[in-house]
Parts: sequence; structure tokens; C-alpha cells
Amino acid sequence: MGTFPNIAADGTSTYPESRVLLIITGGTICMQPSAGGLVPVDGFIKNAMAPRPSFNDMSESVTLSAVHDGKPVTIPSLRTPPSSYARHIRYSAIEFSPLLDSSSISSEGWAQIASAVRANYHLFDGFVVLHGTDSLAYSASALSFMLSDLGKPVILTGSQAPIFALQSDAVDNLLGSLIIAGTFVIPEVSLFFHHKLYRGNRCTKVSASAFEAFASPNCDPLARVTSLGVDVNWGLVLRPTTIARFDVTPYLDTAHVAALRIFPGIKPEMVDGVLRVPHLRGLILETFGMGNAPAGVDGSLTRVIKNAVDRGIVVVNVSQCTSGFVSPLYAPGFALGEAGVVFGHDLTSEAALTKLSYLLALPDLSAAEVGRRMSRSLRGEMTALANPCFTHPQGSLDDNDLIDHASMASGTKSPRPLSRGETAFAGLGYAIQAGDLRTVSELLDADAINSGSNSVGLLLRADYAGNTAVHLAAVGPEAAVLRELLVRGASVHVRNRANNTPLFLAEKMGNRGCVDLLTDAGAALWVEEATGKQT
Ligand code: ASN
Repeated sequence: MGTFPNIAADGTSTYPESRVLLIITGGTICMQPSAGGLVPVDGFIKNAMAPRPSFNDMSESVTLSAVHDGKPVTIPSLRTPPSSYARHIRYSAIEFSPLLDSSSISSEGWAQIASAVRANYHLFDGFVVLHGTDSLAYSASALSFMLSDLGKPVILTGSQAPIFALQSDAVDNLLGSLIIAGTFVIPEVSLFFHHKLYRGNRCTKVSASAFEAFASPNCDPLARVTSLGVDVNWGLVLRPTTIARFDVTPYLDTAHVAALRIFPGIKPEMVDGVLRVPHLRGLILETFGMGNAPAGVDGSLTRVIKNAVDRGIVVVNVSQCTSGFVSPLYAPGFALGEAGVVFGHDLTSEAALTKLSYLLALPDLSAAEVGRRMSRSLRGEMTALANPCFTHPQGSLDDNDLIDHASMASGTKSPRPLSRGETAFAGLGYAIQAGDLRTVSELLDADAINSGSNSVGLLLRADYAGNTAVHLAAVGPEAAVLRELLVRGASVHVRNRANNTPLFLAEKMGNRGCVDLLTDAGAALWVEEATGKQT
């Protein structure tokens, strides 16, 4: 059948399926007019998605296991037709009750989203959060800090017009989010809008009405959707490099933080009034340009701020400008630094406020430690001045050595000339199968030089059956080789063409060392996989 050879004459399909959980919080995307203005209405899957062919291939109905409000549930699912990546995306949804206009979201709402991801983490390949646009950049930032050692995509999206409107951005935003979440292991909290996937904690809402509502002025998009497919900028995507399981910080302390925009003529008493709000622990100061604020008569404003810092309040300097960064270059900014203000480099206000709320919620951190962590990147929320993870290893192979090395490692000649990447991947595969840690490390070092980043190329490659290096190592003789791949940022969650994860293969082989390592790195089996109902 041309493009879709896996579809039989009776319409059944043998394409693999990914599973995505939709977490519906509300927002314009699911709104309908009411006497009191637009309000979100429930039943989104049934009313908005089921009737649309791009969201429903009309295949036999299937229920999925999920966890909702802390209880195991079985919920209906739908699936998309096969995408150009030869996969169906099967999805189910859980809905907030009541659904919200996002102007009413709070740290409780973020906790609810985070706990839905946590409870369903091992049941789905990715998560799409439907959310209003008004506070979307805050929620994406908040979740990026709450979710640690994330190995799967969590994509927030919404729309500027309801899905029920004749002209709307809703279908594109939702379909793009579903396909990316079910196809690419981009293990970040991201925001998909108007054909672009952004790092969530770099975004800001820049238009109240345009379909291009968000910008990420200090960080390029992680991916773009074009007529040719999804173009992922893998060099930018953050990948876990520690062996750790996914975890959630369940609460952010938004109750004891404030944000204040400096303006010409602002009175020191006004700033002091905010800084003396009972129990205040942190303030985001939105300053001019590169981080400047008026000093006040005889330095009175600077004194008010210094007094607050001395009382243990963390004051963070971010710019009112949408791009660029703050620094103590000019005298007014330098004076703020002397007063103990922390410079937030190129943090957005949304990221600064939620990051401060996150750090203040961590137990036993002193104000000085909160300040130190505010000026360090935790989840890619600020441009790192020098990222040790992306420096080139010393004294390893150059470009041509890589090819020679890979050919030597594979020891075979291919019937057709292999591309440079294929040759290197074949060599890596042989070294993995031989349990040869030294060659694996050398190939990955050389790859890091070639791709200009931390082994992005080889670790993202797969063979004709969709097996990545991690799949090969999971059934290989040497757990140390698998560990080497994981600490270099390889994902444990990728599925091969037969829809199997590395953990599934390691279990099937009885490869205990690799099973334990993959589990420690956050992998888990679906129930059907564990009980042998799926191969
Ligand atoms: N007020 C809406 C919301 O944030 C705006 C939108 O979603 N476009 O929920």
C-alpha cells in the first residue's frame, strides 16, 4: 500500500504503537463560549479528538492501565494513523476536575500534574499536558524543576483558539506534541507551540492573540516541525548522565516569594514594603537592561535591599529585556551585587520565580546556598558559561581515526559502501558485542569530537531493526559497557522496530547485571511485557 506497507487489505496495521498520556488541565484549547465568557468543558477526547481522523484511525477500541487521583484505573484509548515515523501514537487522557483557565493555576496544580506524571511514568512513553497559554511558561518552568532525572518527554501545549473554532491552532499544536512525545526520547519538560518545541523553562508568552504566542529568546528551539518531518536539534537536548531513577519534588514554595518590576521613580519605601511582607523568603527583582536599578537618594534603595539580604531574603536580579543577560557591568548593577543580590544571568522571570520557589522548598538549604544554586544552571534554564559536559576529551581519536578504528573493530567489509556514521555505528556494535570497553570509549570519544558535543551522533543511531547501542549492550557480555553508554547520556527508554526496550531484551536474555543497571537508570516494563503477553 505505497507509503504504508504495514497496513493489510482489511485495514489492520502492524506498525508499532507508542503510548502517550494526555493530562488535561484546561485552557482555551478545550473551551466553549458560555454566558460568562469562554470556559473549559470536559470530555475533550470524546468531543474533540475522537471525531477527527488525524487523532483516531477508528481501529478496535483498547483500554489502557493508568493511575488517576492515586487509584489504578482502566481508561479508553484512541490511536493516530501511522505517522511518517511508521508508528501509531496510542493515547489516553486524564482530566483535571475542575478544568482551569490557566490564570488560576497554582503550585497545587503543578503538584497535581507532577504526581500524575510520577504515577504513570512507567505506563507511558511520553506525556502531553494540555494547558492554557496565560501561565504556560510558568507551569513549564515549575515542572522542569520539580521533575528530576527525567528520562521521557513531558510536553506542555495549548492553543490560542479553541479546538472547536473553525480557524484554530489547536490541532497542529496537539498533533505535533503527540507525535514528538511518542516518537522522540527528548527527556525534558518542553513546550510545543506553532511548529516549535522549546525548552519549557526558556519560554515566555509574547503574544496575547497571535498563533506564534511563545518565544525562547535565549535558547534555540529543541525541535521544529516542517513539511519534511520533525527536525530535532539533538546537540541542545539535555540527556541524563547519571544512573538515577526519575523523581519528583512534590511542592514549590510560591507562598513566600514575590516579583517586583523596577520603574523610573520607584520609591525605596515601596520596595521595602514588599521586602517586609511577613515570612517573605525571596524576591525576583526585574531590573533595567543588563541588571540596573536606581540607587535611590544617597543609595537609599540599595540600602533597603542590602538590609533585606542581611535578614536572609534571597534577592535575584533578572532583566526586563526579553533577550540578553544581567551582569554587574554598570555601576548601578555593581552596587546591587555589592548589596548581596544574586545575578540570574539570562533566566526568564518565569524561570527565576519558579526556580526560587523550588529551591526554597528543598529542606535545610541556607539562603546563601539558595543564592549559589540560583546562579547555576540546574535544568538548562540558563546559558551555561562553560559546560564541562560539552568540552572535547583530550588526546582521543580524530575524524579519520574514527573511521579506521570502527572498520577495524567491525573487521568486515560491507556489500555497499557504508556512510561514515554507519561504519562508526557498526564498529561500536562489534565492540559492544565483544564487551570491549576500551574500544567503545574510544569510539564515543572520537564521535564527541566529530559531532562537536557529547557523543550525540552514535548514541542516537540505530541499526536496521531500530536497535540503539543501549539495546546491543543490554544483551552484551559486559555491564560496564552498558554503564559507559548511560553515563554518556544514552537513553534507556528508546523502543526498537519490534517495540522493545533494552530492559525487555535484557530480561529476555536473563542478563541480570544489565537488568539491574537499566532498572537503576529508571527503566521499567509495561505490565504486558513483564507478564509475557507482548513480544
Ligand atoms: N485564558 C486562557 C488560559 O490561559 C488563554 C489560552 O489558553 N489561550 O487558560
